[in-house]
Order: sequence, then structure tokens, then C-alpha cells
Amino acid sequence: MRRALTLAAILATGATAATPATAAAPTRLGVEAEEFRFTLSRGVVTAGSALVQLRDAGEDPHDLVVRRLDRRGRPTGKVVGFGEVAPGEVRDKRLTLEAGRYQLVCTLAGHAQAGMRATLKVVARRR
Ligand SMILES: [Cu+2]
Repeated sequence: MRRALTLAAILATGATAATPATAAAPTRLGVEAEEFRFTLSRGVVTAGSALVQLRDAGEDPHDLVVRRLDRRGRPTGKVVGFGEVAPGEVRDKRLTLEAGRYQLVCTLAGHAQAGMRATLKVVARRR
């Protein structure tokens, strides 16, 4: 009986980790950088703590800057930079996201203009 309960607890924990809507679990967002685009693991995340993983899947260095956009699409508030990553490199950062829209850009010369920009939608957490 005790063994069954332990197993149930493990299964419940696993289910929690896989469900982004669960209160305690941070949202995970993967961002793959390559020439010349970002590929996001999802386009919409829930507000709150988010674990963002940048991976350079290309052949050149890239960086990632995340900034919140106001209603008119202008950058507002804090800017979060991941710094430059080399091909094959992975960098994690924990961000606190508010509901709204965020812009993701590579700030290396010419990269954003060539297509390294993406938009992330952040929706309010359900109560
Ligand atoms: Cu780039």
C-alpha cells in the first residue's frame, strides 16, 4: 500500500512538471538561433517565472535581447540580454514575464534586419 502511494506521488510530480498551467512550475521556453531566424518552442507563455533557454543552432555567433512592448509596439521596461553565444552553445536565464507582448531580437550587426526577430505573447495566469 505504501509503495503504491509513493508511485502515485512520483506520477503526480511528473504530471506537474509537464503541465505549464500549474502554479509553482516555471514556464519553459526554448529559443533556437540560426542564420537568420529564431525558432521558439512556443509562441505563447503564461505570465510569471519563465526559464528561457537560448541555443545557437547555427554556424555564426548570435545573441538574444528580450524586451517588453507597449500597446503601440514600442519597447518598454527592462531589457534582458543573454549575451553572445557561439555555435552549439546553450545559455539559460530565468525571467519574470508580465502579460503582454515581448520582442526577441539578435543585436549583432544586420541580424535582426535579416530576420532574427520574433514576438512572444505572454498571457495572464489563470486564477
Ligand atoms: Cu544573430
